[in-house]
This record gives sequence, C-alpha cells and structure tokens, in this order.
Amino acid sequence: MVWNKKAECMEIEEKKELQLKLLKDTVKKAYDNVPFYKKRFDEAGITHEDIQSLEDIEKLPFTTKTDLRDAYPFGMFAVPDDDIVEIHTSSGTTGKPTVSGYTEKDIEIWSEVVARSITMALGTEGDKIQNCYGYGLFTGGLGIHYGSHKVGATVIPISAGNTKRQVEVMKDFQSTILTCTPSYALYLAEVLEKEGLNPEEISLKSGIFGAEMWTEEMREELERRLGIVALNIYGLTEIIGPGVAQECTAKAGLHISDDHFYPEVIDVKTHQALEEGKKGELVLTTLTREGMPIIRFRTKDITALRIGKCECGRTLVRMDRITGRSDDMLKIRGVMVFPSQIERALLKIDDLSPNYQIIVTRPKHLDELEVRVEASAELFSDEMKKMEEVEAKIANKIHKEIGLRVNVSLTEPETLPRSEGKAVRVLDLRKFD
Ligand code: DLL
Repeated sequence: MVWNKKAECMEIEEKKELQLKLLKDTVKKAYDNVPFYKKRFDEAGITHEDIQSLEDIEKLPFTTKTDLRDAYPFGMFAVPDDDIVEIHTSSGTTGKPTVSGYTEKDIEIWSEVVARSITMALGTEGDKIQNCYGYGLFTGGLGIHYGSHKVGATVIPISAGNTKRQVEVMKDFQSTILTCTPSYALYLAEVLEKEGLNPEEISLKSGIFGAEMWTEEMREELERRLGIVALNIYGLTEIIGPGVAQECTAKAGLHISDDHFYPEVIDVKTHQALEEGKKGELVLTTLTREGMPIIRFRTKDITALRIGKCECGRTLVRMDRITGRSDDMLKIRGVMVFPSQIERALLKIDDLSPNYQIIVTRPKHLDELEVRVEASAELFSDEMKKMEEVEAKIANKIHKEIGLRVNVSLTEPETLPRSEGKAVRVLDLRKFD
C-alpha cells in the first residue's frame, strides 16, 4: 500500500507553496536545457523570475502535441541521452508518435503515482494484479507494472489480447485486481459469462480502468457483471503515462497527483483559465520530471476541476471524468486514431471520391470502425468483384496507416451527406456524455 499522506493530504496552502517552488524550478530547467523552451520563453519575453505566484503560470506559452511531434524524436529531452533510462511513445501505430523519455528518478516518480492509484483502488501487498494493458512502447503496461511493484503486490504481466488465456489466468491464479481499458473489461465480462462463470467464482475485487473514455453506466455494468469496484485511471504519455489521476472508492472525481503535475482548465476558445467546476480543456505542467519537463501541455481532454478535501481525506485536486475532446482524436480499442490518418490512406487510392465518413460503434462492447467511401461513377458501374477488391485494398491501406482492421464499404456516388460548413466526417455513436 502506498498512501503518501504527507503529499496526498497536504494542507492546500502548503501545497501551493510547494507547487510554486517546483514550478519555478521546472521553468528554469526547461529554459536552460531545452532549446525549444528557451526559444519560446525568449519570444514571450519571460524567464523563471517572472513566476512569482501560481497564477503567473498563465504568462507561459502552451506546449502542443504538434510541438512534441516537431521535436521528434528526442528534441524535448532536458538531460543528456545517457541519463535517459527508458523511452515510451503515444499509442498510435503509424505517423510520428510523441516520445517520452524517463530518467531513473522519473521512473521512481511514475512508480509512486501509479502505486498511489493502485492503493486508491484497494490494492495492497497481498493482491494479484492482472495487468492487461499492452506492454511495450505504450505506457499502460509498464506503468501499472512499476506501480504494482512499488505497492508490493504481485503483478501478472499478461498484457493485452488472448481473451481465452486471460480468463484461464484470472481463474487459476485468482487475480484480485484487473487493469485494462473499460471496453476490454466489458468484453472479458461477456466471455466469463459465456463460460458459465459468475462473479463469485472469480476472485476479482476491483478494476483500474482507463486509457479511453467511459461512462457511469459502464461502471455500473462492470461492477455488476464482474462483482468489483470499478475505478477510473487517467494519464497520457506526454506527461508520464497512467497515474496522473485516479479515483478513490468515494468515486467523487479523479485525484490528480498535483505535487507532480499542475493542472489548469482553460476555455477552449479564449484560452483563459476557468474557475473550479467549469468544464474546459485540461492543461498540465510537470513539476518534478527531469528527463522531459513539459510546460502547459494542452491535453485536449475536456473536464472540470474540484478543489477541497475528499471524504477519503486526500486534498489532491480532483478532475471529473473526461467527457470529450477539443480535437477530433478518437481512441479505438485504446489506440489513438486521427481521422486525417484515414484520409491519408484513402488518398492513396484511385477511383474514389474525396467523400468519406467514419462511423464508430461499440456493438458487443468492443469498438468497431466502419469507413464509408463514395466510389467514382465508373467504379460503381463496374462488376461486384472489382468493388470488393477495392474495399479490401482500402482496408489494407488503412490498416497500414492506423494498425487496426476496419470495415470498409463503398457507396454509390453522391450518397454520403454533404455539409455546408465543416464536413462531418466522424460519427461516434458510442455515448460518453
Ligand atoms: O492512454 C495512458 C494510460 C494508460 C492511461 C493506461 C490510463 C491507463 P496515451 O496513449 O498517450 O496514454 O493517451 C492519452 O488517452 O489524452 C485521453 O484522451 C485518453 N485517456 C486516458 N485515460 C483516460 C480516461 C494513455 N480515464 C489520452 N478517460 C488522453 C478518458 C482517457 N480518456
């Protein structure tokens, strides 16, 4: 169990003092060691000396995903390469991912914040954590892994996929905590039921679910079908990975480890800071990271902050569950997908019109992606076989681009809806609000 009472229950005023000190330090380190930040701060005419209060953070420029992509691969690192002991990337499979570099101390911080998360989700020394987040460059698998060690629990590093084996392991090893995306957890619940196993026959007590949006309705369903407490974990590669924030059993918002990550919520249009309780875009600044300090990262995730003591005793700032994005990024089975990647794949094929629509659904608890594309008149009047060949070709090109299998259907020319303004390319029929 890792309940760092000093940090997690600190008086709010004392916390603010600590955050200010760490913020100044981070700004100075970023300026001195990362050319990108030196240039940005010089352009804005600002130095760490201008940070005299936490509100002064608003004087600092934002960092965006594009900035990180432009710095690919190691342009954001603030320490010599020798000091970086591990590298992860965001979950998209093609295009330039964003890279995150960790020093030994960063891995220690990451272990600590994930250990806090596991503790909030009832995890202690005696637990067996079945970790079905993907291992590898994705932060999910190893992040939970490090946190489990720190808690002193037993981690089962089964990684994602192979559902039959997951069920077997869950039964035979008597896993007590399940960690995976909420949609995969629902799928597992379904498979367990098919195998005739009811919640009493498995040993699970809690689930740590995140990496994608989910809802209260999904929570209720997961809790009922698996006989567990289902809790929400939030995080992102750019900041550290999972463990930026986590719900405790009070389910009153996700506690942000704000002695390591400083949160703001801004109005998406005006970029002004919003007060507590108002929904906007979450902006995060790392306060303790060595390898890759990140200042005012625009997460594009929509949420609101809640200040004050939780009934669990923690004073860490809380955020509401994420209800949307301020850009068009989709998470499909935990993997980041931008519609522009699909468009790029389509543009590589002749005989298509530039009209397409991406439809996301979640029929049996797993995300499905359908891409409808208008065929040219010539192609459409051709034989069926040719159409099928083109559909398969499109599906392959998209697979190469995003790493996921999609269903492709060619439609008659001029049948997809036209829009007067911005084209509505994506129909996300999963409900998160
Ligand atoms: O998804 C890290 C992670 C792994 C979090 C395991 C939780 C559990 P990325 O691939 O960089 O990192 O994706 C980050 O995923 O900006 C959100 O849009 C979304 N996301 C992550 N957690 C949640 C959540 C990992 N609990 C992006 N609810 C973020 C809603 C989430 N969206």
